[in-house]
Amino acid sequence: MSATLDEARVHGALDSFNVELPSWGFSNTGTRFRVFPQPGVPRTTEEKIEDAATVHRYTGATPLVSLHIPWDRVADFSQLAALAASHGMRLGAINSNTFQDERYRLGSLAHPDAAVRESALRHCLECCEIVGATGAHALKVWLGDGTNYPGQDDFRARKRRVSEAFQRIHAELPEPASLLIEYKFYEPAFYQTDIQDWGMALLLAQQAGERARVVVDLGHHAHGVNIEQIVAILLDEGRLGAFDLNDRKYGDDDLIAGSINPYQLFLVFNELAGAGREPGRTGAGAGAVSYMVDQSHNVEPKLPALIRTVMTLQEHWVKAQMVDRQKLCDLQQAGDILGANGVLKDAYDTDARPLLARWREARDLPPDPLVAYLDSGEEQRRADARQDGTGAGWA
Ligand code: PSV
Ligand code: MN
Repeated sequence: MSATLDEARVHGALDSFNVELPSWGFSNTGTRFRVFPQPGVPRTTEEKIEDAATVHRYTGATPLVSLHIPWDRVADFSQLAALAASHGMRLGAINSNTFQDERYRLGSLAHPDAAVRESALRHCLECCEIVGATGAHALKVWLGDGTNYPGQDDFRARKRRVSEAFQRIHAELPEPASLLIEYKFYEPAFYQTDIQDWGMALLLAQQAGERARVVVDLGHHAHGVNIEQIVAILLDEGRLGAFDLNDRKYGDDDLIAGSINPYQLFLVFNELAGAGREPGRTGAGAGAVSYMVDQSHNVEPKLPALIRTVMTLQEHWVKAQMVDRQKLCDLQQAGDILGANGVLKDAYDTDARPLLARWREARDLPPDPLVAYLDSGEEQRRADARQDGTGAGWA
């Protein structure tokens, strides 16, 4: 294949690269020590959508925004979907939240008390209705359920309670939306977590039904876990639903994607590219994988941080496209360890930025979206326009 043709193919892969932004990524967030407010923070869900649309205007790669309920509850969700459309945006996954209410102290869908389980289930069913009203492609569920001490509750009983709830949620979820099940190995509980890893999430998805699939949040694994292998296995089983993209140094740090371990990001994308899957193909059809961002920038400015994330994702997707698949396969067959590893290294070492700048120019986008945004004065105008009212946040 000639270099020109090759570049056209990569441009096509970039065109279909749709990243989904988290509404909560624009709000004031923090750690358990402090929430640091930021100038210009959105005060309403509508302003979060405006911010997501700004990121899309500069990058051309983020036409979707995920909502988190109740943080983004509004009186009329179909009107919100129309507002998003007026900004050239679509509403993405609807995230449930059964981890912040007083009644969920001992868990939600796994709680020992049937009445508490029922109220958590009602919340998830309300989210199913929001999926219907907004035309969202998925309901995404992460549970904060777990126990802090050995003996606190019965593992098998908790597993059965969660499985039963997911079967009911799946049955109520409007077609063709997917049920996305997210795992995390610890936190907020420290001894045992009900959906602790991809194996558990896969099992629950298989028990829930055809449209249930697994979410891989890059920050939700123990150190050293081979995330790209998990991705490959879920892909092969047809149960990889989505990513929550971010990066981490210690725990679930929610840092800018690729800021700590860019090679891992490349290796994850390499699995997708190798399986012939374009990132960001959203929708509920079999094989569709959603590329969501789950970041909460605590001290750094929100929009620039998200723009940097999108640019980093694009760079690593381009590098994954540059892997010579035929050569890799031949070298693997020949048992050439260093040769096969070298194919990946060559692609990873390629500077993807010139190609990306050409792709952006051809689509009337700024060659460097971050520089363009910072030079535009939008950050200041946004801060000036949003001085009254209370910034949306999780506190
Ligand atoms: C949990 O840590 C998580 O990754 C889930 O995706 C939640 O919905 C999100 O973070 C909340 O910020
Ligand atoms: Mn997440």
